[in-house]
Amino acid sequence: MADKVPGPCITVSYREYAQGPRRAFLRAHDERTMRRTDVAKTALITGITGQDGSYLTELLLAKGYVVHGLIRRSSTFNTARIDHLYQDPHDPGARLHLHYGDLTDGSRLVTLLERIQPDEVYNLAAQSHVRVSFDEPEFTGSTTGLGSTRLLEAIRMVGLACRFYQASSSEMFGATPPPQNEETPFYPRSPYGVAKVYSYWMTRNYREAYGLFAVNGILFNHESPRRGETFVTRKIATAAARIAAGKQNELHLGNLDAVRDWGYAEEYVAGMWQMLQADEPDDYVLATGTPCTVRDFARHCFEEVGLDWQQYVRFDPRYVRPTEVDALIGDPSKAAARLGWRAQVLAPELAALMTRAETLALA
Ligand code: NAP
Ligand code: F7E
Repeated sequence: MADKVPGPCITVSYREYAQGPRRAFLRAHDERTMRRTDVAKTALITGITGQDGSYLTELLLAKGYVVHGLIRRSSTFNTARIDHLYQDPHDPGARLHLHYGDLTDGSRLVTLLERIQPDEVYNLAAQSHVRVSFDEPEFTGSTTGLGSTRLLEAIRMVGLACRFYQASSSEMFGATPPPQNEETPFYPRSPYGVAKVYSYWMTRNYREAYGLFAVNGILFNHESPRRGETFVTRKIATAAARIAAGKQNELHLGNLDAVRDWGYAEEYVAGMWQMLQADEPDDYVLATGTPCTVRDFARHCFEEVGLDWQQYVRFDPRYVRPTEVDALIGDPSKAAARLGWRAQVLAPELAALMTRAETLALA
C-alpha cells in the first residue's frame, strides 16, 4: 500500500452543520472515503507511549497504516515502549510520526487533527491508575474524563469523519456483581471509574447526536511485560523474578481477595482495531470470562520461579483503596459473536509469561 497523500482538509461549514450535523458528518465521510481508495489509512493514537498504545502501534504499522502519536513533553524520555518502532522523520517512507500534545490542551488537539486528517482516532490516553485517582481526583477528571470530550469536540470542530475508539473500562461496573456485559449497570468505585463513565457517555452522545462512528471498548484488565510497574500483575511478576534472583526479600501487597479477569494486552488491541472495522458503531466488552484472585496470580508467578508465594508476600494497608472493586468477570460473548474476537491467554499463562520476561530482563 502506498503512503497516504495529504489531501485538503474537509471542513463542514457552520451553516451546513446547523442544518443537520448528522448529514454534515456523512457528507464529509463520503468524500473522504472516495478520495482514500487505494491509499494507506492514517491513525492517530493518544496514549501511544503506554502499554496498549505500543502494541496498537505495532499492529497498525504491520497493517500498512500511517500512525501518528500524541506524546507528552517531559524532562526525561517517556518513549521506552515505542523506541523499537522509531522511524527517522527525515525518511520520506516513515510511517510513524510523534507530536507533542496533551489531552488537557484542546486547541492543540484541533491543530493536530486538522493537520493529520486521521481516518481512525484511538483515545487511549488517561491517568489510568485507580489507586492514584484517589490522590489526584481532579487531574484524573481532567484527563481521563474531560480529555475525551476535548478530543471529540476537536473532531467535530474540524469536521472530520474519522472513526473514534474510546478506551472504556470494566472499572465502570465497579460494585455491580459479575458477570458484567454491555447491558450491566455502571456503579464506579473510584474517581478513575467515574471519569471513565463520563467519557463512555460522551462517546455515545457524539455517536447519537452527530452520527460520528464512535465506539466504546469496555476492556477488562489486560496485562503484559509492558504493563506499568505499579499495577499489581507487573509488581508481582517483577518481585517474583527479583526474589528468585536474590535481589529482593519480600513483596508488599494490599487486598489479596480482589477478583479480576486478566487477559493479554496484545490480543486486546486487536479487538480495538476490529471494533473500528465493523459496519456499524457499537460498544463491546473484551474479557477472558475467567476469574482470578490477586492471591492466585501471585501463586502462579512465584510457582514459575519455583518459590512458595506465602513465604514472601506481606500485607501493607497503604495499598488498600478507600473503596474497592471486589470482582470483575467479563462476558465477552457479543465481541465473539459480532467481531469474532476471543481471548486466548488466561491468567495462569499470563502470570508465567510476565514472570519469564522479568527473569530474562534481569539476566
Ligand atoms: P497506560 O500504560 O497507563 O498509558 C496511558 C497513556 O496515556 C500513556 O501514554 C500516557 O503518557 C498517556 N497520558 C496520560 N495522561 C495524558 C494526558 N493528559 N495527555 C496525553 N497523554 C496522556 O495505560 P494502558 O494500560 O495502556 O491503557 C490504555 C487506556 O485503556 C487507558 O485509557 C486506560 O485507562 C484504559 N484501560 C486500560 C485497561 C488495562 O487493563 N490496561 C483496561 C481498561 C481500560 P505518558 O507515557 O507520558 O505517561
Ligand atoms: O489492581 C489489588 C487492587 O492496580 C488490581 C487499570 O488498568 O484495570 C486496572 O485497574 C487489584 C485491585 O488494577 C495491590 O486493590 C492488591 O483490586 O493492578 P491494579 P485495577 O485497579 O484493576 C482496569 C480495568 C483499568 O481500567 C485501569 O486503568 O489488585 N491490589 N495489592 C493491588 N493493586 C496494586 N496496584 N498494588 C498493590 O500492591
